[in-house]
Amino acid sequence: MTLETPLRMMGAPGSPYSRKMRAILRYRRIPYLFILQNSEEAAALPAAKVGLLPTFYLPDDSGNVVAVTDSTPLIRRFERAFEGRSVVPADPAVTFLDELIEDFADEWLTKCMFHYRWYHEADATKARRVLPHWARVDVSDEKIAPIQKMIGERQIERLRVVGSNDTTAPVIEESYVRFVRAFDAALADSRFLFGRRPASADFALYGQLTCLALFDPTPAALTLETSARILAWTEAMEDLSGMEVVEADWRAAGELPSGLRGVLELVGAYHAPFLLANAEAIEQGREQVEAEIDGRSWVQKPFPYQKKCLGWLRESHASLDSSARATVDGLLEGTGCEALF
Ligand SMILES: N[C@@H](CCC(=O)N[C@@H](CS)C(=O)NCC(=O)O)C(=O)O
Repeated sequence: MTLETPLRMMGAPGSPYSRKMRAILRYRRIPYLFILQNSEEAAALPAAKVGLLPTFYLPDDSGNVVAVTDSTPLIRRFERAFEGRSVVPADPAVTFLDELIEDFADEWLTKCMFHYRWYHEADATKARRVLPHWARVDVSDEKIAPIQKMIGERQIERLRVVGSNDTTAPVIEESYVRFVRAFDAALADSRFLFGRRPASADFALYGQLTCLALFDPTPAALTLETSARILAWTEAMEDLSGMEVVEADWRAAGELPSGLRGVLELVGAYHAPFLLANAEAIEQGREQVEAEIDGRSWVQKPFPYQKKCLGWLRESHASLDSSARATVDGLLEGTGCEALF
């Protein structure tokens, strides 16, 4: 179904999913209006069922404009509505890998993002001071102070939602350092994950990296120390509107960049065991996810949405034709990701 443009999207500069979607709209040359969260313009918009960022305002089946969230299905809806400059790779085996790495970025790397933003004092102090000013700058320091305090307290309290605590902190931090090394090696060989044009997984990684590599001081210093390449890549991803691409810029499954393997190994080492343990805890009605991830213990409250993510990945894997599935299974073998399917 076609969609009227400009699309309207409410978001915030510090929201990784807002940055993911804005960069896709720019790359795809889809006209949009970006509306800041908590701005006057945002106040007039309909509320979403679950108030997540970004929120889009799109017609439902009967043509009424409603608030819609969740970047992953929105990206696919926009694929159907707008032709050209697709962010979904053409080869079905590669499409599947794209979905898997997008899920890793959205659901695991976001643990790193949220952890680093609110766990260490230097990062929490910066975030607390800056965040409320995104919606308003023309306000006195006295007036903004209580909002800064409230946001800091609220977000630190939410660390438990992503599973950041004293037990998991070393696992989360190690996973980020290992990701930076693996992604650095991948980028040294290929500008994007699947060739010379960006896919939805590139934009998902980009979204989290706007925080990790650019904004939050602890992971930003770490990223720069390990990979100048990732920092530069993240800055360049923001606006790829002028980049020309052709179909042949996608690599086929048989000739994917060699560095991709290292990224898949991280998905297998961290995200896969988490997704499995989370789903199991929910199925057994347990209060806690208790798992071993990369040889260390992991404890957090179960996250129902991420059980759905596992279900969607399994559906996509099951719906591959036998030749694409054999290709995917061959590529995933020994990465740890194969445990998911
Ligand atoms: N799966 C969703 C996740 C969106 C999400 O978690 N957004 C965060 C901010 S980036 C959010 O809105 N959290 C609630 C809040 O900040 O009030 C997506 O892909 O869009």
